[in-house]
Amino acid sequence: MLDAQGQLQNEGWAVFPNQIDPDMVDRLNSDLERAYTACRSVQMKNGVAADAEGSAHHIVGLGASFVALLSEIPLWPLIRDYFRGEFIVNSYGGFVNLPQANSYVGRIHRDVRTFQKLNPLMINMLIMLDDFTLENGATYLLSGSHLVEEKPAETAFFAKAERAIGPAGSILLFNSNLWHAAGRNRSRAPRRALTLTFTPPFFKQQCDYPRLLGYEAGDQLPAISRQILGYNARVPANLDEWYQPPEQRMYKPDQG
Ligand SMILES: O=C(O)CCC(=O)C(=O)O
Repeated sequence: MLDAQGQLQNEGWAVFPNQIDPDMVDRLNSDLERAYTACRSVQMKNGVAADAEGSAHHIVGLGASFVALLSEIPLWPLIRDYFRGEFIVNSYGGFVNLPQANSYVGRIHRDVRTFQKLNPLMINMLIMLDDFTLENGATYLLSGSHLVEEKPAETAFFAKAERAIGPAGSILLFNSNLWHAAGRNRSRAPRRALTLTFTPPFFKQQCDYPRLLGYEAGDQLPAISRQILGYNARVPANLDEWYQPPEQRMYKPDQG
């Protein structure tokens, strides 16, 4: 039987049941509802709402539980081993898989556009905020497809893909090269999840989270949350920020 690291390497994905406390899952669900409303109104205002139903991006500043969660995730050592060093969040989003809705997340896709077979560039973390079942659209994942550059044909993908099933509070990790798709939700209730990606610290974040939250906010955070949000891998914008002793540098020496 493969350990988690072996499973990530060979299959490209692994589910870790019951990782997040039920009270935290409740807090995340109520913050996600508000965050989704906020994202949806900007999607509509800017004319990018078509087929984005249910998706919420860069929500980390839209609810206190999103930052609080970072110091409660037990899988950080595993991700550090995966990258063989420090890492940061590249994107922090959510997805509300609505009954019968049609969203781009339901199409076969992978989440990193640069294909890198040997050195992992990015890993996805999906946090189940409801039970994931076959009926409500548990994620489809094609085992081994993180090692193949070409997109699989739709029929072959849906014939062979496995499903990520688990109780609320479980975590799905997968190599971001893995071809996957959200399942269609045939139940009557939304199926909610947080969708995060992580990379080595030198990879540009999709959104500048330290600036979004404010540099001063970082001083109040536990060390692990500061690291993951990217406070140790910021880019100086002038000479004064650049010429600093190592412990005060915006990009710290241990970030690769
Ligand atoms: O919600 C899901 O089942 C899949 C999410 C997904 O495709 C993604 O995070 O890229």
